[in-house]
Amino acid sequence: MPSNLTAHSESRIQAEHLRDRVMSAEQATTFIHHDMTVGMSGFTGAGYPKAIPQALAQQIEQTHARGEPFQIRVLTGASTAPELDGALARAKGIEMRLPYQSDPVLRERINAGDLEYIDIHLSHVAQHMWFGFYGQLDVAVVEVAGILPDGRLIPSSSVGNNKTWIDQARHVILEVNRWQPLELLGMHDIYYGTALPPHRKPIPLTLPDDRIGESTLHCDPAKIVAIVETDLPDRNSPFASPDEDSRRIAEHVLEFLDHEVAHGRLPAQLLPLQSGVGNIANAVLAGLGGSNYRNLTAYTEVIQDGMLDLIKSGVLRMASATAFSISPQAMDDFRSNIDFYRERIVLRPQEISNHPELIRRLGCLTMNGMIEADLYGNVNSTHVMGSRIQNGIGGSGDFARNAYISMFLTPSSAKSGQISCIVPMVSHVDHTEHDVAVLVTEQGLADLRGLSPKQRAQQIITHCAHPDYRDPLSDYFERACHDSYGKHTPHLLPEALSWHQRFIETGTMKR
Ligand code: 0RQ
Repeated sequence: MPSNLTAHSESRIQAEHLRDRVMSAEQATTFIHHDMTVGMSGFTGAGYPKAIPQALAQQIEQTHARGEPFQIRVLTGASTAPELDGALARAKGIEMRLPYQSDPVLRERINAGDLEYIDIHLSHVAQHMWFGFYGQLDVAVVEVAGILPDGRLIPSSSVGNNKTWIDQARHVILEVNRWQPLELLGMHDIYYGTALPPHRKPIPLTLPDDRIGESTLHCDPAKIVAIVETDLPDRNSPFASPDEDSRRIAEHVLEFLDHEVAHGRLPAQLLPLQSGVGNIANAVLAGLGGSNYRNLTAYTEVIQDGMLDLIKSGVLRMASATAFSISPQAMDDFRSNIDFYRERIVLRPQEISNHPELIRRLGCLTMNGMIEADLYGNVNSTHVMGSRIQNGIGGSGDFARNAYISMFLTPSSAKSGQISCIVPMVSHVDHTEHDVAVLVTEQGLADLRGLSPKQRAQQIITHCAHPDYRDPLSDYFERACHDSYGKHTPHLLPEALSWHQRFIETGTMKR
C-alpha cells in the first residue's frame, strides 16, 4: 500500500482533482436516462454498486408514475444482489439484461417475458462489447475500494468486466465503498494487453499464480461525472453445511481424483481446480480439506468459503479468480488475515479468469452444477422444463469446453425425488456430449471419456440415475436401441420429448 494512503485515511478519494465530483446517489442518477446502456460492476454478490441502483430504481418508479418511459439495458459481470438486480427489476426498469443473474425478482420478470435476457459465456461479454455488438456503452457504474492520489482506482471485491466498462463508457460513475478493505490493493491483476483480431497476441500466463497486469484500474478523469461514497456490505449469505447428497457427490469426486493420480493421468498436485458456486461445490472443497492433497492451485471464477479454508490449511497453495462470494464469518476471517491471503489470491478481469486459451493451457479440472443430463451426456445447466431460466450458463461453458477433465454434478433427482435429473433427452442443451467428461450424482460417477453414445448411456444409467428411475430409463434405452431411426445415438423422439411434459401435466411442476 502506498505510504500516503493508509487504511485509516479520512477519505478514500485521495485524488484532489476528483473531489469536486463527489455527490449523492440521487444526484448521480441524473446522468442515467431512459434507453441507455449501462455497464455495472458486480460478480456473484460481490463488488456491485449499492447506492446508485437503488436511487435509480426510485427515479424509475417516479418517472413511470408520471406516465413516462424509463428503462435501461443493464450489463454486469455476473449475478449481483437485491440492491441492484432486485431493485431495478421490481421497478420494471430493465429492458435488457446480460449476462448471468440469479435474483428471484429478476428471474420472475424474465420468465414472465417482461424483458430481454441474453445469457452468454462470461468470457465473451467484454469482447462482444469491444466488437461493438452491444452498441455504445453510455454509462459505467463501478464500485471501487478507493481512488489513489494519481487517480488510479483500487478495485473492490470483484473485477468482472469493470476494465471494459470503464474503457468503453462515455461517462463513468464511481461508488467508493469504505466497507471494502483498502488492503485489497495488491490482490488484483488487471491485464491491459488484450487486443482485437487480427492483432491478438498470446496471453502470457502459464501458471495460475502469474501476474501479468497491474494492481489498479485506469480511468480517463474527464469521463468521471460522479463519485458517490458508500459504506455498505456485499451481499454475502451464510453457507448451509453440506447435506448428505452433496457429501456423497464430493466423495465420488475425490475417489475419482485419487484414481486418476494413481493411474498417472494426473500429477500428485492435481491440476488447477475450477469449482462452481453453491452447496455441492462447497462440499467438494470441504472434502479436499480432509484429504492428503497439498499445494494444489485453483484457476476459477469465484472464491468461496471452502477455498479460504483450503488456503489456510495449505491444501491450496493459491487461488486465481475474478470475485469473492463468501459468508459473513468467512469475511471476518478474510479481513483479519488479509495480508496472508493477498500473497495467495489473485483477482483478474473475467475475460482472463475465464479465458479459453488459459483454461486449455493450464488444464483445469472443472466441477459445475447442472439441472439435468441425458443418457448420452448432454447437459442442461440453465432451463427448468426446457423453457424457464434458472440462472444462466455463467462460466460453466468457458471452463467445460476447454477443461482437462470437465465434471458436472447434481443430485440424481429434484423436487423431493419427483423428477429424475437423468433424462432420455435434455430439454435444453448448454454443454453437448462432446464437452462433458464425467457426470456425478450421489449415486455414483460415470466416466464418459473414450466411450461411444451407447456405452455412455449404460454408464450413466448404472452409476448416476436414481434407483427409482433406472428401470424406466433402461426400458427407454433398450426400446430406442431397437426401434430408433438411427442406431448411433438411439432415440424415440416423441417419447423423449414428452418426458418433461408429464411433470407439467401431473402438476409436479407448476405452470
Ligand atoms: O428449484 O429453487 O424452486 O427449489 O432448480 O437447484 O438444487 O438448488 O441447485 O443451487 O446447486 O443450482 C444448475 C442451477 C444448480 C447452478 C444450477 C430446481 C431445484 C431448485 C436450483 P427451487 P438446486 P444449485 C460458476 C459456474 C450454471 C452456472 C454455472 C447453475 C433449482 O449450478 O446456475 O455453472 N449453473 N456457473 O429444485 C426441475 C430438474 C431440476 C430442477 C434442479 N432436473 N428439474 N427442477 N431443479 N434440478 C459460477 C458462475 O458462473 C458465476
